[in-house]
Amino acid sequence: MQLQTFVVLASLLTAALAHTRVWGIWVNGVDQGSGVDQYIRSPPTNNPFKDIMASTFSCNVNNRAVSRTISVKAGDTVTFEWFHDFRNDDIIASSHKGPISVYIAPTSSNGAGSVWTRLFAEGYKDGSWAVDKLLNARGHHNVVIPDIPAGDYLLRPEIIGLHESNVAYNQNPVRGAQFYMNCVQIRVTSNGSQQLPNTVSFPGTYQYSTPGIVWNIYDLLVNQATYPIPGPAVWSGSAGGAITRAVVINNPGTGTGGGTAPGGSAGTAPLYAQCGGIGYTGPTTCASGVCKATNAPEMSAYPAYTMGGLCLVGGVTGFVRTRSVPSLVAGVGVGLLYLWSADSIRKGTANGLEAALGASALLFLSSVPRFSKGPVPAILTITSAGTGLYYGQTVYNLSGH
Ligand SMILES: [Cu+2]
Repeated sequence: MQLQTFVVLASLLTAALAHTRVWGIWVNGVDQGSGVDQYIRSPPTNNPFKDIMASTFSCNVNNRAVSRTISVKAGDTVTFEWFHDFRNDDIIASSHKGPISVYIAPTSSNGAGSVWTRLFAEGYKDGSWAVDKLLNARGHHNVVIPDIPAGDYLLRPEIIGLHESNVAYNQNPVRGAQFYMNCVQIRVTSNGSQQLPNTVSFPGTYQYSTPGIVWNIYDLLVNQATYPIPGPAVWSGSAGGAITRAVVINNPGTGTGGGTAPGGSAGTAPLYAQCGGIGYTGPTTCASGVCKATNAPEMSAYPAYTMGGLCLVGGVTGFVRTRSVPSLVAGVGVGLLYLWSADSIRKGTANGLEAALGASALLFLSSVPRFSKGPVPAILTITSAGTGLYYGQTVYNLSGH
């Protein structure tokens, strides 16, 4: 198999599993139904955005007016609900630790220019990342609508995944911080007097040199509580927000994933309260089903996982066929080295890529003398050469070139 094809296939397999989008919003605990391409200017996939200088950094790719706009008023709590591939799945890979923010801009701007105001930001607090709290809240976080003038606005919730951000994307496009942002169309029907300062722009607010865009979440010597959330301070006129699960109001049962009833009773706002994600006792049917949090392997770990599996199987089959103890020891040894390196790459700990490169070199050197002895050594020679080149290039890129 061509290595290029192999790597492309492997990355396609993992890409859809690892990322996240906004499914919809809740207003004062009332589910507004699926917002994807309805009232959310949803990107076509849940892929991360890494090029912070791109013109589409404001509302992600596919920024266009969509048919619905959700009416809210000052004091309302708008809860965003994130998901991987479908509602109530595992939301986002738990490896994707980082901050969560919410910005707002007038819809008339379409997100362009210095039109954005920050309403909420949380990074690393009380011993955990905002994304950890989002997982505990089953994908929910919220903002309270401030007392701003009536009109149409875009809310822009944003997650930054820092699992590969030890280097900037413009230094190494294989890695870098991952941005997940979606723009939600709302209409504020109350007419407040607090003007939004509209101070920042996307692109522009975040630079590759901005503190917090490059950050190592795995560095045990760094106090993660000192993480500087990139971007402006939260606006003084913000009414705040939290990373907690919405309490279902007048709409029981929607938490199981079946409910899509929009609207609901608009007069129940004062009853609305929040609950902690951990202590939440409402319907959570997926707690034992599809929503096991997965640590989806990052793309560069995938070849090593596959090679590890191949070597283990190859070593054992070789032993069964020929009773060759050296082939068993070599296969299992190299296989375990590959698996260890894949795990390290996924976690971002030190030397994972180097170990994968070493395993590839070992495998290549031991299989190349037997290249013509049959299909198995031939395949091992070719795949180990390919993965060796792949990891060699990745290590080279990471070393600052
Ligand atoms: Cu991802």
